[in-house]
Amino acid sequence: MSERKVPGIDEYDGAAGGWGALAAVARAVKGQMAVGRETAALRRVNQPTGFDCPGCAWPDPQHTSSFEFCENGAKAVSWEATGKRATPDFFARHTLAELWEWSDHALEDEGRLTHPMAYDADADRYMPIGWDEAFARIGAALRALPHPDMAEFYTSGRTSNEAAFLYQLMVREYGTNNFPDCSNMCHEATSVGLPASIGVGKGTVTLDDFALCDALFSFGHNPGTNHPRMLSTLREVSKRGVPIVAVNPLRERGLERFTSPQHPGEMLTNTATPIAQTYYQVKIGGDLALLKGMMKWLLEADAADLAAGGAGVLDHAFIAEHTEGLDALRDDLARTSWDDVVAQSGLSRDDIAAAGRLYARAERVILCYGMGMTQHRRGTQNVQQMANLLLLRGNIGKPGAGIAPIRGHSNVQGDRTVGITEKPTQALVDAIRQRYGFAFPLTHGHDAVDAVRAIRDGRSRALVCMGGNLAVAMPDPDTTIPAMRNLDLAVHIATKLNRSHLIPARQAFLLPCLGRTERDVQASGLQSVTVEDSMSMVHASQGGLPPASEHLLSEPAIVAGIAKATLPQTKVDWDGLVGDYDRIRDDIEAVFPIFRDFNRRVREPGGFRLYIGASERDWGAAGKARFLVAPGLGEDPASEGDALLTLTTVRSHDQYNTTIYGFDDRYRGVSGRRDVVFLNRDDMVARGLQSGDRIEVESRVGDAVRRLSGFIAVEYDLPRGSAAMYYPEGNRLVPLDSHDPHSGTPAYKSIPVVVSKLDDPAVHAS
Ligand SMILES: Nc1nc2c(c(=O)[nH]1)N[C@H]1C(S)=C(S)[C@@H](COP(=O)(O)OP(=O)(O)OC[C@H]3O[C@@H](n4cnc5c(=O)[nH]c(N)nc54)[C@H](O)[C@@H]3O)O[C@H]1N2
Ligand SMILES: Nc1nc2c(c(=O)[nH]1)N[C@H]1C(S)=C(S)[C@@H](COP(=O)(O)OP(=O)(O)OC[C@H]3O[C@@H](n4cnc5c(=O)[nH]c(N)nc54)[C@H](O)[C@@H]3O)O[C@H]1N2
Ligand SMILES: [Mo]
Repeated sequence: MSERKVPGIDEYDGAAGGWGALAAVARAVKGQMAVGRETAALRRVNQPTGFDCPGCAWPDPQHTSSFEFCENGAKAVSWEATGKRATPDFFARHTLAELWEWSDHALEDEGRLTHPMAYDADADRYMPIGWDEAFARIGAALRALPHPDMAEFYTSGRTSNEAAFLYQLMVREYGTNNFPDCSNMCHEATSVGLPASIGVGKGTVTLDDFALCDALFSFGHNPGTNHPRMLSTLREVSKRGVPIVAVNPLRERGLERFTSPQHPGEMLTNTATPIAQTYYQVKIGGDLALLKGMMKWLLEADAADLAAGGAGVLDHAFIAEHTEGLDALRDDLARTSWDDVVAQSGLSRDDIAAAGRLYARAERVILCYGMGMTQHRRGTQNVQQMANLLLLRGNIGKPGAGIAPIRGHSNVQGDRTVGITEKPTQALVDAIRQRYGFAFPLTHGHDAVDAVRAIRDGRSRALVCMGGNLAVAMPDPDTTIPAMRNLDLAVHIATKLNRSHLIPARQAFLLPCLGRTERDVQASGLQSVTVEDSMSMVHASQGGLPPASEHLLSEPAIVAGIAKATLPQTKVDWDGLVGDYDRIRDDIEAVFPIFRDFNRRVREPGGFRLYIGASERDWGAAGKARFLVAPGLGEDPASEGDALLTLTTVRSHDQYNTTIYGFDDRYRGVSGRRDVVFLNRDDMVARGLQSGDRIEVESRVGDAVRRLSGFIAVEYDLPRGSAAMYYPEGNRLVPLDSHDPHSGTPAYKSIPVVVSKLDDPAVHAS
């Protein structure tokens, strides 16, 4: 293969972190221009009395005394605390048709929204509107729907517990359980998969466990980019000599080595701490096969050891006392052939045995995982097989061991805890009836995929979004977006302009809210909100900056405004609750007893941890943890001779979900562009491709053909048969119906595709 130079493509041979990260922060802050404002914000991030970083859901060390440096957290904060403003004047200058042609980056880069706006169809523009009039028109439109189930209420995971609780209360009093949620695209496989295994749909470890583990497995997540503060923890684990095993088709720099900006020694000498001791480049979608292979190895080693008079490799006492279902798992693994495991995982039998051996030698194992495991048609089963692996050696519910789903949005876990769920329980119905005196149906509402289907089919006529960018985040925008244009009502509560806001329904409203970094003053004075991180720690967050505009309302205040206008007979004292968020927390505690003594405990430094039964080996109603069987080996990764590749979609280092900060992906050696498809060298040779060639990518799922062109091939270190590109660009290749049947999680990370060279000059020209 020629060593052709492709603009913007170069190998990155540094460590994660280091000076590059500091320089990137300086650029991010400078790019947003109101320097005093952002740096003031940065000093208050994740401090005992500051605000919770909107960057990710990784927990804070208990007694944070100085600003914990995080490049991507700093980007998230500066992006919100920017000096730029998208004012009514800006909207007067541009029609929506015109703005539609802008990039996602350019839209958000206009800065913070400053005024409530309503869509004017004749002018094709957003025009300023007063809050009261906006609420009145939204309320009238919601009341005009023939049935409450014809409205969808989306939540993105930045929403605080207080705002989310009020939001679900309003929606339930209105009369529907239609709660599409970003979690449906993210860790739903965890929320659905883990309760059946261990009785709770959340992780079982805390940060303290990381100081005690003696092996750590990382499956399918990219902490260097998406949870940079986690690198400090992984660095400590590595420094203790604890083996870290990474399972990822791509070699991610943050999993390989890290130079900690917190440690001047490393910075000055330009040295790095190695992170993963072993790196298994599994095929995309091959994790289920690897997990089954490891368990098969464990069972075989156990049998051999017992036969030789040993105590076995499994934790037999734990299994007997705490679990059920091992026999069925044994049968499944006995039926699974080593040849198939090797073919489907893309790893050799020796590698799998080595992973099994390393796992078996450790007494306290933590297994972390992210989107590389959940966003597959077998996402729920991936999660359950990870739990199986841990249960075989009693690695749940003891110090230094457990399962650690690494959540995305900073309060995505909390939103679910305080009632954002399309599947309410009888307990919730009863608790709300008792507290407020109204009943709501127990029937299941829509999750994200169902909501978009209902919009597509005209069954839903209204969409209210508490943050997020639903149209861009979901699969199949070519179907979703035209359908959204036919809605009667679209309401977006947001900080910054994005593409979803440009899809005008018959009536559309853009309601600007306070961000995390900003002071929220209500009748009783300065308020704080609360959030729950990936490890079930709940703590307070209080912004310190003046609001980006005097016209902003807090999210709770906006919900209350819509609620009062929609529900004239409401049984809820909306003004009282919004006037004092302590009262919202009292109500949260009344409805969800797990928040016992909420207002007192959240005022303790560092907050408190919600009870997680499995951490204490309390397995919930079932009384036992359960080994669960997932028949077969998974995603049918494309075989080598085949024309099909399996494509995954990932985040670049310079984005926050659909928010594109910039066009660099430093650790993957990409700068100034996002139009790349990473391919294995042999797959490129087989297709006559060189790095830099223009290609067409065609997905082969379902009936419709979905094609993308305007991308280039880039040779990358990933397994044969696997390919990767960026999210959200890849979403046009994913049909809405391609999702995990159990959790509804879209299969964003296993898209069968055909990649071909675009050499037809006619095509080139178009
Ligand atoms: N800076 C920044 N921080 C973020 C976000 C952001 O966009 N930017 N997003 C937030 C959100 S909402 C979330 S959910 C998290 C996401 O954080 P991650 O879970 O790290 O998300 P992804 O970037 O989607 O990448 C997942 C990783 O999975 C790997 N992978 C892909 N397919 C497979 C597979 O089949 N098997 C295995 N084993 N691995 C695979 C990819 O190579 C990649 O390293 O981050 C949160 N934090
Ligand atoms: N192909 C592919 N698609 C994916 C994924 C993938 O890995 N691959 N990942 C999926 C995942 S894990 C997720 S979580 C979803 C993300 O889906 P979403 O959560 O819907 O999307 P975001 O891009 O995080 O939303 C960004 C917008 O949130 C608004 N916002 C920011 N801060 C605030 C705030 O404080 N309050 C309010 N009200 N609004 C605010 C801004 O207007 C901003 O434009 O995407 C999913 N889509
Ligand atoms: Mo996410």
